[in-house]
Amino acid sequence: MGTMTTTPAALLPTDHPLASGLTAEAPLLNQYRGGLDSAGRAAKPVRRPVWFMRQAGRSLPEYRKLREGTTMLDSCLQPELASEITLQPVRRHDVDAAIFFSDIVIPLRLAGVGVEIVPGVGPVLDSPVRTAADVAALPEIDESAFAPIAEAVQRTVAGLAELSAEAGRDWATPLIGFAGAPFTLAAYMVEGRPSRDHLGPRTMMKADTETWNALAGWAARASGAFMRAQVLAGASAAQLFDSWAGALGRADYLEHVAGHSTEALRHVADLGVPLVHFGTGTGQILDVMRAVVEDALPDPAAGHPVLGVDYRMNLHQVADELGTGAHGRGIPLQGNIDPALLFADWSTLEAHVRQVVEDGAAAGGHVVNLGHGVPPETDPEVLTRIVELIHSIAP
Ligand code: 1CP
Repeated sequence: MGTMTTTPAALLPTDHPLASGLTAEAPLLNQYRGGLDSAGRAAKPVRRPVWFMRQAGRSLPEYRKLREGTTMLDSCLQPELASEITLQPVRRHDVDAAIFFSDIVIPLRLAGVGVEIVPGVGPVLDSPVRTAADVAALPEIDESAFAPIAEAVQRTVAGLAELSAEAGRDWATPLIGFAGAPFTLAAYMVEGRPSRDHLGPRTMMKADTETWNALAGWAARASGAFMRAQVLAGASAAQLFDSWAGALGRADYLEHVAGHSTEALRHVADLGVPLVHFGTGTGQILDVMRAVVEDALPDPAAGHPVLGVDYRMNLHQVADELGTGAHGRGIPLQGNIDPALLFADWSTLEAHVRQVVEDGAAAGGHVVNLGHGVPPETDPEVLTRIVELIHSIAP
């Protein structure tokens, strides 16, 4: 493979772990770059990278203990607490990435929108956002509101550097920043709470397209600014979660959603960090989701687009169907262990994990993950065992 410009953009602060080199050769980033080192040369990672969506949180007893007496969203805005919760799974499982402990509705809270995470339910808004007047009344977020996010990220990155020094490694575990994609975030805003069918946002995009575009545009700016704050403060990659994009038909996704997701990603596309685009039930739109992340990059050949794949699909098939993208390489894939198999006997789970690894080899880079988040009832020891298994398979 030829040399390409993959050096981090000069826009990152010089003490950012990617700019200073701390995370530059981490296995995660090697695979997000498609098996290249930070200078753009083909290189094997020192081990096979794996992390788990929703690894920080409810499945860990040490998390439940720390969180006692603090609401979910309040805990996200206490930098020491958020940072400690982010580090817990890295310490426990030796995963290859930390995912920032926060939530996709944090930008709403920071904008001054009344929202809580109700235990056993999920995000609930004081008042749903349903009319043109509701959307017009949404406040833009003041940059300074992200201060607790930046502080939590800085503390986390310092903690990750310490962990790598203790382990005697010359690379530190990267922190992944994230945000909700405009459709998924707007879906909560229109419904005011979790919903299965997302009828409200799907009606709005067609019956009141102008209001929909204003709302999705607001969500793209809020999520984009949230991700940018995390990356500038020290995150070495960013992931856009469009968890409910699978509720949309291809035509609706193309016409009413894709452009807004590209806009959200543009907020971080100049920073040179890998960008992961993830959704569930997205078999009908995966090629468009790839185009969304590639379109966001000023130069896809120099950027690092990655696609998250849920557990319903087969990685080998996805890699074959997507083929090579705009820049002539297969896009790196992330996924896709079926969370249901976390509850199976070990030999069933092991066979499945090995199959995921084998199928992932067909892609232009592979980071092992679940095909959706860790279920709260998961035995954390099973996750540790999966990490050991993945690390035992030569990259
Ligand atoms: O009390 C608790 O412990 C609340 C559970 C919880 C946690 C741990 C919620 C409520 N959010 C989070 C953290 C969180 N959320 C993270 C960081 C930690 C990690 O991943 O390890 C991330 C990346 C998210 C992202 C998120 N929040 C998504 C996208 C990912 C996905 O799982 O699809 C979505 C859809 C949300 C909304 C949300 N927040 C919380 C819940 C229970 C939900 C989903 C509710 C629903 O079904 O609609």
